[in-house]
Amino acid sequence: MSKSDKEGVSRRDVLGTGLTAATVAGTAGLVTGGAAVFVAQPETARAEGEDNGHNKAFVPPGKLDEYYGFWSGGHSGEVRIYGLPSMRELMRIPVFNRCSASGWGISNESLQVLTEGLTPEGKAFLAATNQKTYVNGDLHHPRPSYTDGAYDGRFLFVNDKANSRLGRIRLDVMKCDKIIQVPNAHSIHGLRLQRYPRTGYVFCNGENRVPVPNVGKLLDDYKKWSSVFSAVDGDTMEVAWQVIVSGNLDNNDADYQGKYVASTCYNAEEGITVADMTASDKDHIVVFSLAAIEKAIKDGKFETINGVKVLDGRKTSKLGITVYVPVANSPHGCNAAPDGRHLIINGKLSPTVTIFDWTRFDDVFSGKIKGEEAIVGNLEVGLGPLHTTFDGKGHGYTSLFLDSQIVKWNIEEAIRAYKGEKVNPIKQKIDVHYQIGHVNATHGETKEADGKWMVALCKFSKDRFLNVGPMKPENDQLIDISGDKMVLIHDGPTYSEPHDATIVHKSKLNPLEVWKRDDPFFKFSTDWAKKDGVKLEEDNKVIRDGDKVRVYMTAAAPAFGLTQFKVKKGDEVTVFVTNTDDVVDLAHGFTIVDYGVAIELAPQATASVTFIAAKPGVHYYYCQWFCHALHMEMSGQMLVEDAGV
Ligand code: RUQ
Ligand code: CUA
Repeated sequence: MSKSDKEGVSRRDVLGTGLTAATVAGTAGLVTGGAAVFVAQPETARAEGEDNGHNKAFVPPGKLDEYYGFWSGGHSGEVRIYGLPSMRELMRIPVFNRCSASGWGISNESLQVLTEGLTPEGKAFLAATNQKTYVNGDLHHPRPSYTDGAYDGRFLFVNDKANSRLGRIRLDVMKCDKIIQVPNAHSIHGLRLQRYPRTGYVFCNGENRVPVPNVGKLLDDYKKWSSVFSAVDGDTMEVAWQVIVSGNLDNNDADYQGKYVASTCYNAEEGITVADMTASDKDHIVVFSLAAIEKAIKDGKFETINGVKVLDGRKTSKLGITVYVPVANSPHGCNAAPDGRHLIINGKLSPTVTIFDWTRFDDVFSGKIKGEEAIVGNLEVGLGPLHTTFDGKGHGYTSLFLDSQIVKWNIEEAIRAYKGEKVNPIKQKIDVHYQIGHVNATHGETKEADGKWMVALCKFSKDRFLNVGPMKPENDQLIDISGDKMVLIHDGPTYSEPHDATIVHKSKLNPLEVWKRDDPFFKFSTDWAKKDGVKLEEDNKVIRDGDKVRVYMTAAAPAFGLTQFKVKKGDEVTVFVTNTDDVVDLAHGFTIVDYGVAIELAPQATASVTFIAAKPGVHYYYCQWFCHALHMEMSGQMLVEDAGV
């Protein structure tokens, strides 16, 4: 029995006070300046075996969910699709990881996506280290594309903090079709999209400060390092422009007018140790003016670095493309409210949220008012505010990492309180389990926020699930926000580590049931088939071209079009397989035993894989996706001749 159990202290108390003392101690004195202080009694919504009287999240067998949830997979590198409100996991989309099931990172089609958009330095690094692709990624922020402030169902954009990449997922097939490595920027963290008129730009925050370009110079001169803000064209996936900033870049968000983007900075000190980074009691947000940036690019005020047009947006710059507004130390989340007018900056070390009015930035940029005058509210909400989501009915819901709570508050009332009126904007606090990071409500990042459900992505799940060893699952909790009170409905254990989730109503998406044969996703295979005069949907043949062998075959339940083929040891073999079944859900696969080869073949898909036939002998290939009563029999043999035997 632990000490806390013996003394009857709840684990929540231990968790809360321990971290609070340790984390806030160093920042005492800077956390409450200018904040309106209100105290609301936390209400526990701890289910603890009791029935909340709510079975609203129950989706009976055979019934469909109302929402798609796009969950980031954190350092697993993937995206997961959930159904809401059931919280059932529906599918996984491999992106920056490798996937044994689908052959992501093995098939030629996936390797093309994973490698073609890397920087020349990234490619050189992989070549020098004998790797085809990075095998890890750290995917924090999944963001669906917009048209006029609402989800339009085209794409989902995702960041990779680990290897400085941006990925794009096609929502018609739920596959990643583009990945780029962003030059000059180091570690892509904050990722948000242009909302108006459409996406448009994808805004990527380079979190870490490094020399620009980062080629081995200025190693000992960290004051000269910089963070880089990037705008990528979401249609072409090319970097449109970059801006060098003062301080670093954490999270960002865009307005609903297509004019401004804001980003939080937790290291205005430009230090490299925790003590340096938190030395000052102020950090800042930086606001970018899209019109001013586009004009500066047009006027040629950029420098080209690694093939990208880079503008100077530091505090000392005269270009007028950025403004810096001081806020309390170490802000984190940056969230545009669906009212189209307000921007919420979450304090992290400060127990406050700061409310900005986007419409005042016109006057800030023209010099009529100071940046601080764009602040219209500063509300004390609790310890460790990280992110805020919205219900479209005037409320913000802010995650409190240290308190392990979500606080519901009223935006208008917070603005009135800031003006001195006696109102209490805090409506409710609810316990979550535990150490919440992101919080996100249904359509909360759009002008169509509908105030139905909210998910709390908690980093800790201690006590909530069976013990599975020293590594515990995360806990993604579903909360009903449709009434006056938030009600905890469901605990959802997840594997490392969903950071963030966006939730899209099913009416916005209409994915295909089977692939279209002319899909550009198969371009690698269709290009080769054309060169070889092969019809992928019909032909089964082996083409030898020196020591390169191309094997074409169909797959139709329960047989491959070729049940045997022969190659020579040392040949470079490419196998192209086309699933000619067009029955919904009838997937096949192609796995070669002892060759590390596996690819996925959804209905009407073609996939290919290239390998060296380095191991002589008989090697069975088989279909690994259960497809038919004779699925086990769906196999063949690759015969690898060894001339020396
Ligand atoms: S950030 S826990 Cu990587 Cu989304 Cu705030
Ligand atoms: Cu085809 Cu299993």
